Amino acid sequence: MEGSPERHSKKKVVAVVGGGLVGALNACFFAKRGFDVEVFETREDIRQAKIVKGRSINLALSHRGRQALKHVGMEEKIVSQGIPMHARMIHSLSGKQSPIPYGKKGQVNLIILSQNTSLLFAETYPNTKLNFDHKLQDWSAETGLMTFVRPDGSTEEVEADLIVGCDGAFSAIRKQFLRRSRFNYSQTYIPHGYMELTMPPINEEFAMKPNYLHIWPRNTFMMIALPNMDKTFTCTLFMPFEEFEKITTGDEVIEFFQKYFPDTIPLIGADALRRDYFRLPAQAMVSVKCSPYHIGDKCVLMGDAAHAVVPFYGQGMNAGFEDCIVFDEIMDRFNAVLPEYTRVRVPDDHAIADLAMYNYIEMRAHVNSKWFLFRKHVDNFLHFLMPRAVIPLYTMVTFTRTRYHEAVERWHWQDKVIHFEKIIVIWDSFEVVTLSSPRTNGVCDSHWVNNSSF
Ligand code: FAD
Ligand code: EGU
Repeated sequence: MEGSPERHSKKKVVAVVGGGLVGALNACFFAKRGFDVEVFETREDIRQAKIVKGRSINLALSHRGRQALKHVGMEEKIVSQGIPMHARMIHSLSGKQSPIPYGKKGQVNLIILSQNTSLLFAETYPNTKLNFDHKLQDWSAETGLMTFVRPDGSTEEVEADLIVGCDGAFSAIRKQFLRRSRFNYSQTYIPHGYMELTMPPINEEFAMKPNYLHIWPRNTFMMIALPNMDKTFTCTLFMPFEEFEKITTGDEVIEFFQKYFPDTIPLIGADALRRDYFRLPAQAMVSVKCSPYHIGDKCVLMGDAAHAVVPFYGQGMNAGFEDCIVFDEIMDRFNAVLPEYTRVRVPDDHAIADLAMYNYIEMRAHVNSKWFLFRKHVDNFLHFLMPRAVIPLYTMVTFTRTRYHEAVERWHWQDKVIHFEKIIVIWDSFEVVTLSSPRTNGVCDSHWVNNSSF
């Protein structure tokens, strides 16, 4: 696929398969460029449907995601529908709550969004058509012909100039990639599952402080709560499947919460807890890495279809949104857009998949509330001492557009600096030494397009 659509007599058709968060946003990017966009989504009109079953209903939107929304003029519209988050709130076993800010005072760039906001954006451009009740069954990499199944069992054939696979972690588009030579693929299910529980409002107000990511770190057990616009919290309990299965009665649920999350029992409600724990089974989490992301000039994968990551960095959607910006920027500069997209994006998506997995392993191994507080304070303190040389990893990942793979490199490098620094500090009897970073252009405004590696 090349250049701008206007050059051709017939407008080029882009088929976005999957109308989740990434598909919906991608539709805007292509529509803005003047392509005719067709979105195909298995589900019925999700704008009317209630909560998506078994799906996380709220998500943390951070800098990368916001930048992507900004590119298509959606940032304000979406952000106004979310709840700003300033800090984490760490809940210790004794019920003590300790806030740890994400950045400088007054700086808010983390927003809690609801999954159902997604298709809000797809309606803004008139050259976008939404096709619900269209499940992709198969497609041909040779012809680009796609076959969709309708709810009545009939099939429909559709042709497009470009197919954009945004159909999530179990992508049907990706199946054709798997049949090809030299396609690398790996998937890993982690031993943990997650379960979502709702914490209702108390006297029509939030049961806990709303502008925080509430965290109960208990090593192998962990709970996270995010606020919703309706003043409820969604609590997500993470634990090994075998532990979920050990709990078989309402009393055991209460006993378990009494032991690990006692402060949440009155807030969720003992009766609700007994009931809701058994409503849905725990959900699995999978990490998927693959490469390349494209086939010829016909098809490209983005979002979870290209890289499902475990949720331990809050970056899955953000990375998928950033995919859209990266692709869009490449369209400005290259004729062979698809191979360039694979070349540039694969190392970054693989880096965030690794980081999220690493954080999962670290948190389940030894992160209790004391350790979490200690680590974040150490990070913040080092940053305070050496603001240019040491930037916490979560800051680079969550609050900048530093390429993910560069954030990882810098993090490894910083580790060395910190050890080196310790030696110098001892040597110089506590005189503060300043070091400059390997790349002196501030990491905070380093965009991938400005980097020398491009
Ligand atoms: P999906 O949201 O999975 O959308 C895919 C769409 O394709 C769906 O609508 C589906 O119906 C459709 N589809 C599937 N198959 C077909 C087919 N054959 N034909 C047509 N349509 C099809 N990310 C963050 O950034 N921040 C967070 O705080 C965060 N928290 C998370 C917490 C949990 C517990 C989990 C599990 C994930 C979290 N994530 C978070 C990750 C985030 O949910 C995903 O990365 C994001 O939803 C991916 O969007 P997507 O559009 O690529 O895929
Ligand atoms: C996990 C599940 C705290 C929503 C990672 C932090 C997350 C979210 C953290 C979920 C954690 C973990 C970061 C943000 C965010 C932290 C982050 C994680 C949103 C390293 C509903 N994570 N998440 N890191 O720093 O960078 O606060 O499901 F507990 S937001 Cl696991 Cl910043």
